[in-house]
Amino acid sequence: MGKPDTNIDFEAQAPLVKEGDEWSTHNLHDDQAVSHRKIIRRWNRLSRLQRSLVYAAVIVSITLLALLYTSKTNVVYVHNEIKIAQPEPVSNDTLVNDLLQAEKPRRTVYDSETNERPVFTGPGNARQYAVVQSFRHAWRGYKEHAWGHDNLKPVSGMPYDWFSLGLTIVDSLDTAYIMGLNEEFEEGKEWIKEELIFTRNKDVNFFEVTIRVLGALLTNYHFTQDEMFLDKAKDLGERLMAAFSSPSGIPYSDVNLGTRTAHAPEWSHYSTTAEVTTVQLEFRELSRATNNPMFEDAAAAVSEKIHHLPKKHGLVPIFINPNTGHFLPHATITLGARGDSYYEYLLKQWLQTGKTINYLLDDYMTAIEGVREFLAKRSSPNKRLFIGELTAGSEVYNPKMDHLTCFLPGTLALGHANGLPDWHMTMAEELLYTCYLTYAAHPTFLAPEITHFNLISTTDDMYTKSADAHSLLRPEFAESLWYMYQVTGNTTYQDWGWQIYQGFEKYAKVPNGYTSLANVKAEKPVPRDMMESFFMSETLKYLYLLFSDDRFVIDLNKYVINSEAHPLPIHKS
Ligand code: DMJ
Repeated sequence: MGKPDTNIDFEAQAPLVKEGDEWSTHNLHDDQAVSHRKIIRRWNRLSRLQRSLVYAAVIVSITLLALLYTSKTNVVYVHNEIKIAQPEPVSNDTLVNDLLQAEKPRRTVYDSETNERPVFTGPGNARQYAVVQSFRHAWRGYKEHAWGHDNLKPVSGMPYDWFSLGLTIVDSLDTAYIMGLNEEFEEGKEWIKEELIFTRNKDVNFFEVTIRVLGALLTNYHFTQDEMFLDKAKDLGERLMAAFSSPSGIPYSDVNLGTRTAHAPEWSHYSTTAEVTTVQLEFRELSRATNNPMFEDAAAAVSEKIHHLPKKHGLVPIFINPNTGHFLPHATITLGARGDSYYEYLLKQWLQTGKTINYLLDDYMTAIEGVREFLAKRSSPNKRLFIGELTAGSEVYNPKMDHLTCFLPGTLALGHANGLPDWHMTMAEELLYTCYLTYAAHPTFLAPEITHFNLISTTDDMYTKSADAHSLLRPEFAESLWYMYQVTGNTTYQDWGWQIYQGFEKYAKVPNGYTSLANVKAEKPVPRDMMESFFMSETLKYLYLLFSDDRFVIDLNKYVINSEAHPLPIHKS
């Protein structure tokens, strides 16, 4: 059996431009002169009525062509074999547009040269309006059945607690603000002001609470300048600082906010690499907002420590020991679970600090080269680009890709927009298309948690194992679509987003909200009865931003978006 052709050459695979046909010029001019004379003779034989009919037909055709040209078309440029189903129109466009006029929320915005903040004017078209309605539907269900609890179980109508921090309210509040939902924003803000406390004697996950709660509080503070958000963020940040109390300064995974103590998880001595390297944007912003360097110093020291550790061409194992400060040897290398946002925050920290910390960029560039060399492969038979994993101390290549890895096209596009090499963008385009196919492959138009790829096959490039077929309505694909849309302006990405949005509406929507699903391969998937806070915080936010006619509503030159979709301002240093 031959070796599979899985080598990656982005230059060779890049733009698939059809060359024009070659014409033979032999006797061309003579032939043309004869046929012109024939046409003129036939034309002279026509009656006046026949000529008028021909004129009318020409005018009608030109008008139709002009209308077709000016109307919005699906642009396909990534791969010329891509077939995009025409997105279904939003039901009753006229009605929706009337509602847009009537209900469009307006926000008074503080805006000055010294403290610039974004202006949000509510939904501007029917697709955005539909997403706002989805958010309100989810908010209503949560409010009725789980208010103040972390998550809603939307099928049973029961609350679910993980950290007991009202996660859904806090995490999704800036989405409400961006959508211009004043009422929802005000009731969420009131709950945070009156009810959100961090004094419970309870362990929480350091990373999750940082990206979801601290990140959200800082964004809301930045948007509104309401000191209440900053006070809460400061209180939480001071308690979370306990995580850095390990011998190496690499954070422990669990923190008891009430007692301000921290420890490794019960099942291991190790922390997760992506977790300890995905708190820096938030801790830095907290320092800048409070004028207290303590937070930034502790978090930045972690990145510096990891910078000095040996790696496989910039790629990191997914576990690190907070006592010794060293990676777990032989641990998996992946851009999926437990590895993903290490790479994301290298680039984003560099951007957050005005491109002034060079080692972050160097580590990012090296890592992306490492991804190309060791993790990126093409499937068979259609050569789809995907990012696999290395296990057993880099000895074994596993051709599987988590949905989480679909954050990468967005990050690559962000890097390219900031001057990084063209092949990063080509890789982003190809990988995003593979992510699209993980949705399009199923009757639900929803993607599974994990997709497996064939390196040698004559039939299917990818398949889904039953154990991996669930969907948590994760945001990474929508996130990357939005980055690519902002960077390129290509509306195909909006159409892809609209297709997956319809999958959510059709299969995940239940009377009280939106539910995770057990099997995206099923015609009628069984609900898992959980609405994750990132569905409202991230998935719906990215879809709303993606569908905007103005692609710079959150301008990537001014904002860096944390791993939970909370925008934070970019600084000069
Ligand atoms: C979110 O909590 C964050 O995006 C995190 O970085 C990865 N996992 C979820 C969403 O899938």
